[in-house]
Amino acid sequence: MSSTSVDYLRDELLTQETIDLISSLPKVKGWLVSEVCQFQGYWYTQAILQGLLLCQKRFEAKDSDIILVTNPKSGTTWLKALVFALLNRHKFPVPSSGNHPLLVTNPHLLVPFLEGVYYESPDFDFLGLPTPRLMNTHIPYPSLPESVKSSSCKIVYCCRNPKDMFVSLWHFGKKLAPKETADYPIEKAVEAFCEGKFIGGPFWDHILEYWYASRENPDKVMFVTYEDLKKQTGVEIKRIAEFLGCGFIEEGQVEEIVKLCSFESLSNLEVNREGKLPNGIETKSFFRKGEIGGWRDTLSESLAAEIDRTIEDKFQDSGLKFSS
Ligand code: PAP
Repeated sequence: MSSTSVDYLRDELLTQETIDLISSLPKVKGWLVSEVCQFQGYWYTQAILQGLLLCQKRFEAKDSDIILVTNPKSGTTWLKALVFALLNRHKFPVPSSGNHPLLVTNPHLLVPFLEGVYYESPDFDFLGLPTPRLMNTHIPYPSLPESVKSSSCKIVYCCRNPKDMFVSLWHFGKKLAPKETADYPIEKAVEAFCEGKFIGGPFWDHILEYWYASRENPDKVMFVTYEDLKKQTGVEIKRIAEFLGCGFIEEGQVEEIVKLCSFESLSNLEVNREGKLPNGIETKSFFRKGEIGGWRDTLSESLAAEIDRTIEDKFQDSGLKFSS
């Protein structure tokens, strides 16, 4: 565990308005943070809730915007890198002569995280971002700012097998969680996960709401999975490019983007091995194993079965299957 928790898990920047709202919300003792509160059906840290509220109030989507959406630990960093490289392939060709932004900057600093930025820097100038603006969020579909839903902006949603997502969050949390939950038993964490009462939960509603939105409105919401990205990165990049209207991309360019953004490439860069985000998170904590099915190293059979039962129960009528 790091010696201090990170800014977006701390509550020092909370406004009186958020504090008043939180006092009226349901709360549970949390895994990863001491307490999470429920707002519009989902569980949040106080800080992220404040970021969400400001985002709902202030963010004005433009038709040209591109918003990447994930549950935490479902491929956010990777998707940011891939779409950034894709959109900027003319300005920053790959392979690069060594000056590609992804070689010297962590993807989280190239693509702003909406609710995180609204919490940490509420006056951040979103209008100053280059067009098309590329941003990411974990905000659930029903809680998105109205203009995101009503504009023609595009949403790319990436989901991951929930067992791998849980395990990734579990290891991330062990590094970052405040003292009081650092020794949280994994059995209790799985219970919180399967009850949906953890940061960003319930994971099934998050996934299913974007899944159905992508089926109802495929020109607006694209659904990709971490597993497909892993198995056929090039094919998925081309699908994303087509969805975003990026125009023709040469095969060789696709391969170079795949290589530049691969786990091996990004995780070995100095900036990602030794860097820190302004909120204190070490960039290396976004790169652990980057595998499909890595949950087997961490989950006992009975804990995996508990998550499987939840998946079976929540996704059975959806037509959505997770590969593992
Ligand atoms: P975030 O939501 O907090 O930003 P996110 O990037 O979604 O985190 O998740 C990190 C996971 O993506 C890690 O998975 P693991 O714990 O199972 O290993 C991390 O290793 C993986 N990851 C990061 N970059 C890549 C990449 N380029 N290719 C594949 N997986 C990656």
